[in-house]
Amino acid sequence: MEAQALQQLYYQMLRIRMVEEKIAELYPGQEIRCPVHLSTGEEAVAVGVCAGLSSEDYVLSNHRSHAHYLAKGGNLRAMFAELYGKVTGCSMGKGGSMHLVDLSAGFLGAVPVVANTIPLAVGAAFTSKQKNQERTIVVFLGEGATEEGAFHESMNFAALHSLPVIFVCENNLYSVYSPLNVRQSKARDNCVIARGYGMESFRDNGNNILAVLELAERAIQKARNGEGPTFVEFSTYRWREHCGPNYDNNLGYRAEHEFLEWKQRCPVISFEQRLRRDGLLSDAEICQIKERIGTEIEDAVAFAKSSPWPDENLLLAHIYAERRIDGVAT
Ligand SMILES: Cc1ncc(C[n+]2csc(CCOP(=O)(O)OP(=O)(O)O)c2C)c(N)n1
Ligand SMILES: [Mg+2]
Repeated sequence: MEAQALQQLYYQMLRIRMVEEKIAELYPGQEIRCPVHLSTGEEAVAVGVCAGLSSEDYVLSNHRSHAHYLAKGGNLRAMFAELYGKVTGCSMGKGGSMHLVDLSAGFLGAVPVVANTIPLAVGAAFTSKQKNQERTIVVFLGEGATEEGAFHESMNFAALHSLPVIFVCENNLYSVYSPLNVRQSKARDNCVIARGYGMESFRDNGNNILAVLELAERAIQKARNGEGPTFVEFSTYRWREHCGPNYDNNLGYRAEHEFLEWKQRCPVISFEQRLRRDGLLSDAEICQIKERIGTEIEDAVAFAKSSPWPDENLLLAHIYAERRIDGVAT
């Protein structure tokens, strides 16, 4: 892989990290009023998967969507404006953090009802296949979503019709405060389940960007070749509380040492160290990159803060999609 492409992966991960650190810093000011689910510590999965996609391809996400939206090329100004509830936001300020969307970047949307974007992704893949759009669809889901019926129905349908969809499971071991062992049998293996439905499945370290990239590219190539869906599971860990800007290890639902061990495996720092070691990134370059991202974030926050609120008469607009048959509104 070329040096520039490797640096770009680092840049993308660091940008997501810095955006979310900024959200955590601003949140106590109470101007951002929507709930926020930060993916600090999980950046490599989003960046590694999206690096192989084109802007024609679609991504769908869940409640923890900032990283997916940004990795797919979602507009940063529109994201901050959405968090601030402003009309310039990507959902006109009416959705907040859990309803990010940027159709121009192929980010079809995020929905916080756990597992419910999975069938939407399969539907988009069905359309892609029927209309020969040659579009690959990726849906990001937590391991908690694999406990929902929608996940299983979607996997079955996608395999049956050999659809160009990739199910990317971010296994961060927890669903809110519940660890895996109180939710799933020890014998359960999502990769085996996926094979049972008739699709290939793979698992790797989600904090290693190059491992993520390799698996994702394999799955994307398969989808593009018309060889059907793939399930990939990446192990990773969220650093902060399930919802909100704080750290919550004091609550006791997970051990401090577990958190510290995962922090040691930070996807951004470990990749930065690797690039430094290989002579592909210098201290001066890192400073420049941080400055550039910092300026971009300041601009986006200023844009959000200075944008107007949505007008009252927009309250009931955009609730239902327009019904269209063959491109004609009916
Ligand atoms: C259908 C449904 N049930 C419960 C919730 C509440 N809820 C929101 S996020 C979440 C945890 C999901 O865990 P996981 O899929 O592993 O994602 P993670 O938060 O770990 O990224 C739950 C239970 C919900 N939003 N929707
Ligand atoms: Mg989880």
